[in-house]
Amino acid sequence: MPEILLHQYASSPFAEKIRVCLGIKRLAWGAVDEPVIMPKPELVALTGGYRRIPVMQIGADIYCDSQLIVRELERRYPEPTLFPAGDAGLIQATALWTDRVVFQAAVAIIFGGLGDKVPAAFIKDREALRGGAFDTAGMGAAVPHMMGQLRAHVALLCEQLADGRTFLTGERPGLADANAYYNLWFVRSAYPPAASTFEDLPHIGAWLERVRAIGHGTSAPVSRDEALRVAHGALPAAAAPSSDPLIGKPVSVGADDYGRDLVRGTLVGATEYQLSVLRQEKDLGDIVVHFPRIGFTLALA
Ligand SMILES: N[C@@H](CCC(=O)N[C@@H](CS)C(=O)NCC(=O)O)C(=O)O
Repeated sequence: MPEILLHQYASSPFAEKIRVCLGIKRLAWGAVDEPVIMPKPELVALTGGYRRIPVMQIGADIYCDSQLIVRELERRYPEPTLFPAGDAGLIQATALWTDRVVFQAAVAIIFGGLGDKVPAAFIKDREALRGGAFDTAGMGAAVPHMMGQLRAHVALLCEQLADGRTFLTGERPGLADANAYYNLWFVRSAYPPAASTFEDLPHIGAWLERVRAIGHGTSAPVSRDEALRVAHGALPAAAAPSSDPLIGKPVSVGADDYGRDLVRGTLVGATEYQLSVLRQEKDLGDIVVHFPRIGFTLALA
């Protein structure tokens, strides 16, 4: 059984970001396939309520959100680094561009383009996730604008590649590539006609192919039940010492954008980057769920 379990599904763009990082690091991992829509009982048993994909599991430690998964992969498996040219802070900050602005353009282009072909159950699920309408007709009306937006974002990548470099920060691939790549992969795979929005821009086709060729490391399927057994048989790792006044207190943590379900437990770790919540889950024992600080709320429960 590989140490790293990634709760994911094949069509998930944020999971693709992580799969590329696993490829850069040439890691072996277990692919725990989750449903694309709720219910996700095994995932929610592990996270305590967080439902988004991807989630990384290492024993009884559960890492939510691709931002934190990247940080934890780099901490545990530093070589090959995701920051071959340095600039780790600045490059991690690009996630706020790709995961929010570029992602929303990709979503509008794909689902606006698919229109009536989007299954009703998917729409209902994503409305619950967003806490608002998932209006494919409205997205359809925004497609011309969003295509212009996406092209402008991709033009920035062209500018970066214009000196003939192989990857965005130099000759070796890194997080900058994974972040910039996954939304374009999403458009290409979910709604191929819209790839014409950016594929003719110079350098892009060859760069996309080079990132694709990195692969995803070595993965093997792991069932959701097996993942639960792994959590049951493991103890969470000790959290780094922290002087945060909420340590030891009951708290709730949730995403501040969408999929805001709160996870409740005892705060056992708090750094500038990370919040760690200890929970007792029936049949699984102690589990520590980790979140990034950026983009997540923390409150006394
Ligand atoms: N900020 C989160 C966003 C994750 C996200 O939006 N994931 C999508 C799938 S790619 C999702 O969870 N959709 C709802 C679902 O799958 O239940 C991250 O970086 O992991």
